[in-house]
Amino acid sequence: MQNGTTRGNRLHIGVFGRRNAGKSSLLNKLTGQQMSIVSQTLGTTTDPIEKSMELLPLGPCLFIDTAGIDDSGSLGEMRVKKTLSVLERTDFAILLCDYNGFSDFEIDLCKMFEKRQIPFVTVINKSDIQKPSLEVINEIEKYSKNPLIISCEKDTNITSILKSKIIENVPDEIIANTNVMEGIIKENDNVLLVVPIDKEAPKGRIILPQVQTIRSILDMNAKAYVVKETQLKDALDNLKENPRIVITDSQAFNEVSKIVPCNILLTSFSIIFARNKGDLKAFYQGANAIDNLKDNDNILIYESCTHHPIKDDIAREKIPKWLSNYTNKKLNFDYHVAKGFEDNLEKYSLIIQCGGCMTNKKEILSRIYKANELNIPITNYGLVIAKCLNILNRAIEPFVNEL
Ligand SMILES: Nc1nc2c(ncn2[C@@H]2O[C@H](COP(=O)(O)OP(=O)(O)OP(=O)(O)O)[C@@H](O)[C@H]2O)c(=O)[nH]1
Ligand code: SF4
Ligand SMILES: [Mg+2]
Repeated sequence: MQNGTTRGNRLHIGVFGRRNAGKSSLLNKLTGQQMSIVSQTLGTTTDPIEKSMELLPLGPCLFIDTAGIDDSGSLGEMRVKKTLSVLERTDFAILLCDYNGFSDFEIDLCKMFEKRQIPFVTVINKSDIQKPSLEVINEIEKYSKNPLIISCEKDTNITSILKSKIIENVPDEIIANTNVMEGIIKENDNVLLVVPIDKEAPKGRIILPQVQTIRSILDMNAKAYVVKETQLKDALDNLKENPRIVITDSQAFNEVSKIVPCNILLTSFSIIFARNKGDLKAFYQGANAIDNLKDNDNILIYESCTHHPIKDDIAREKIPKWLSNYTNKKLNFDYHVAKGFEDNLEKYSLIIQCGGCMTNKKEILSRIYKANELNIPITNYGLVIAKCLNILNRAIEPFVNEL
């Protein structure tokens, strides 16, 4: 089991700017490690480079170094595209320029931060060569207040200055809320968790959403009872008091819903995470849009991490089968694995996001935002499964007030 905080629960801090601005130098200073190569050759950093670090009191962060936004040529354009895709998962941005100030590239970046509601700070680097003029500072302030003036080469206290600036500018609400059970249970509640140990379960461990849920229940001074689906009936019979809620792996939803009496709340880990890391309301509306699917509609499945599909894989076999059976339509499925966005979203009638345990909330919200812009319904695995099994309303009952 992993001891550190996973990527998905870290505050993502991206560094952006033109080539040679000193982005990699700054991140090497901040992390205290040579995470990126520094050189005066334009375009030294080509792909985004990530480094995890604890930045107290903010907590676990993930710094992302990017390729220069002004790169050109066919390869350069591909690098810029990758840099822009980092924006979609950036919780906080550092915009780096030098004493010459802003060009159209920096101004465009400021507009992109604003559009995506990404708080950011501007850092004017290389002050050892030349201090920015008052004119340059005034021009920058039209887009970004209180720029910080530093020298990666000479300053020794960059980490503490920048750290205070980040802390000052990161709104509380974007610091990852990892207490997934907040608002669902209260102190002393019993919670019964159903964790099937089948061939999809990783050897010798419990998957991250389940571990996080258990931790959250314990943090709230409630009690977590964990059983396999085959032990559920016994567990219900043996508990002196009914559990406040039963949370199951989505794949056992059908079986579990038949065992758990209707007076006990029932939902899935995936739905809990749709609420914690996405937008439950949007995903619920997306699940109901399944009723509008037609023959030959295209469906996009977003899987937020890479894994080798196994037999009976949830995304490649089970969801297509459940959806086809429920709709009685011939549907086409495409897959986008790992980070970033699929191009040409327009051709899709429905987007289905995985649980997203390996990604951050910002990236899932960006995907929802983009889908909404194009009027494409978007939902997630747990809600699709509940819909196809005709138990969606029961599965969202614990959150009905929020919807
Ligand atoms: N004099 C001076 N040079 C600096 C400073 N910061 C960075 N440099 C130099 O500027 C050059 C570019 O630095 P990098 O950190 O590689 O810049 P970058 O923004 O990552 O560049 P790309 O990866 O090409 O986009 C290197 O030669 C650095 O040594 C600074 O504060 N002062
Ligand atoms: S595909 Fe999604 S839900 Fe499954 S492990 Fe990866 S990030 Fe988590
Ligand atoms: Mg670089």
